[in-house]
Amino acid sequence: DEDGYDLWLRYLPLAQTRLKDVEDCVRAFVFGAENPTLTVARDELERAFFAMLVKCVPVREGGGISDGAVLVGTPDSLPVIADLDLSLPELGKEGYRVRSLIHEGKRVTAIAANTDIGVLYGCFAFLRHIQTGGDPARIDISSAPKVELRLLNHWDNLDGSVERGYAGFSIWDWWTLPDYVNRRYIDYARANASIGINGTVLNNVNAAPEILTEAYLAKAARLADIFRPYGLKVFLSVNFASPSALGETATSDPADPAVQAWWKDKASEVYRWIPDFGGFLVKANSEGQPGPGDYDRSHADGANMLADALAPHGGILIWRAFVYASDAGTDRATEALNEFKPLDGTFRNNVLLQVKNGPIDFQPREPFSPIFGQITKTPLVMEFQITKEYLGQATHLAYLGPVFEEVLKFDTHARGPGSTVSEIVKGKTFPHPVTGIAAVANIGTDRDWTGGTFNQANWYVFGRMAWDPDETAAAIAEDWVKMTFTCEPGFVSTVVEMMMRSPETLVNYMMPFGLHHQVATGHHYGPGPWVSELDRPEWNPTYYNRADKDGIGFNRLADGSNAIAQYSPEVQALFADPHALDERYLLWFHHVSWDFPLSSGKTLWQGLAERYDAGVAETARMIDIWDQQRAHVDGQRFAQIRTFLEIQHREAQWWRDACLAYFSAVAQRPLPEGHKQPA
Ligand code: GCW
Repeated sequence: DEDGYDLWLRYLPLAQTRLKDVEDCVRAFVFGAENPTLTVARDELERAFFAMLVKCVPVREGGGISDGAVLVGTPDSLPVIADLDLSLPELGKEGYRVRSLIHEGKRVTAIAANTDIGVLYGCFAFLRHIQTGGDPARIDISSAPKVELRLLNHWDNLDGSVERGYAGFSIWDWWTLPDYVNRRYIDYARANASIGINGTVLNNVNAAPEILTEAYLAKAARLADIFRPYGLKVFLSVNFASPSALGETATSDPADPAVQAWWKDKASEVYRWIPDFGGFLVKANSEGQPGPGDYDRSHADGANMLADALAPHGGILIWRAFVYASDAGTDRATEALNEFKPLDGTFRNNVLLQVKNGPIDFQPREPFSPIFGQITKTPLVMEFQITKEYLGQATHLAYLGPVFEEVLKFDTHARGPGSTVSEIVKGKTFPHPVTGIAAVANIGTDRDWTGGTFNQANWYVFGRMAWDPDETAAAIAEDWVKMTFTCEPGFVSTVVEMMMRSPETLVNYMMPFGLHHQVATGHHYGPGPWVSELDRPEWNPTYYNRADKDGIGFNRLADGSNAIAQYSPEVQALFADPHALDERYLLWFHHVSWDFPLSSGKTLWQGLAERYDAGVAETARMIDIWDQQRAHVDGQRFAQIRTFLEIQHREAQWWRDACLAYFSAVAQRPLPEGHKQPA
């Protein structure tokens, strides 16, 4: 277990001081009718309490109820649930209520829901309550998800590699599927169910057409069978040119009847394999992927054809808005909205548009994508990136909770104040029949799943925020730290604070003041602010920093690219004045001189160097903080985290020194005081 395989489901033996209290409340589990989901729920409770109490808790099927009974079920599976005061109807089809109460003179705990999957979620909530030090005798939690589709997107290729994956290879062993069931598939489903994730897109959006062949559908179907009891639906990414790429049609033109028929048949075939299949995810006409544009058709033509094929089966079609392809003169940040805005209202009602959180591409800091607020007639799925492509990949500590929160809390003002991105994602600002939130997974074959213990927190926080986008990053981090390490209060507060500061630290040593895409080519790991020779202009870091002798930053105002005009007047007002805006966004929206006066009174050039230094200093501070935690963490995880922090500290200096050296050269000015001029 010291290798992190158990994630946050660590069920450690309880301290003597709590043992008796918990034992008194958990003397027996009472289950009614059996089915696969309730069996999973029972197994989880048995396993967890066996580990925490170091003894078996008996399971009873109905019968007399005694003190300390935990009643687990729906009104259907366990009729006594219907007699308790639980207000179940308002919890919907996935919500739950976990409540201590007195029933016929006995002290019991109910874990109840309208559906079996709700019960399973309730069991995990009960376990979390115990794991995080909650009082077992006084519990009353009701919760229902605020977003309907809560999806992981795996960028896993069929050859086992993972695009932008930093945790080993794909956990899907396509070679031994469908016959062999790796235990990992089950633990993956448990982990997702424990945080409310209810769908998974198995394969990369840069999709191989072969995923739709019979051999792969059989494999995907086996995974779907394994995941079903956990409430986890399978989705697939599809290549828009699949029919012609597989040699079964002459073209993949969505207007061609043979192509339409092919997709209809294919959808039926998929549903024969996977009756509760979720739907398709499509990256089209983006970064070299085929799409309807290849045939002079619009994104709507393409999406609607696929949606029509899925509709008879209740499937949905998720179309990605991540497109950019114009000439050098167009600001990439504006392209997705420009392309999709005219199509808003023309999509079938089982089409959702999946939009990255920022207008460019998962940068450490981006303002929210203006699609949130501007596209109103099409349901929008938020797409976050859990895998840290641009945030230090496996090793750097960057807790993404604050990044997600910053985006979700942003007020778009699309329908007056309070139209936050969160309200839009929840379908409140512009109501739609379905809502969704997705994130690119960071999961691989590493023993700890995510290539480092702190990366587990990013999977965790995504699940929790997908369930409730209004939860805070800090509260979720606290639960995660307690479940992953220990409930010792000093340790918890110190580590939570370190996590909460971590993304800003990274922004400071990589891309302060709203700089973006300053990464080296291809791998996107180290610094590359000088790169200017790539064919596609918008792949060059110099395209984004626009640094020269006179200044730095991307002018997105009216006299620049005017990308700012894509936001509401209220949001524009926040960013328009370089002297008044939140300086964390300064160089995203403005090109300013090196001597531009910051609110601190320093010049931009001095301030830039200060931010880089602050980032580096904070990485050194993290090592000190961590060193004081040795007593609280097992040796293996302590040492791995210690080493990763050292790597981060070393590389923060690399980022600072490389970026400042480059900017100093183009600005033709010496480094600010305290910095050594590079040789
Ligand atoms: O962030 C970029 C990545 C690509 C990725 C693309 C996308 C799957 O560098 O690797 O491709 O985004 O989101 O489609």
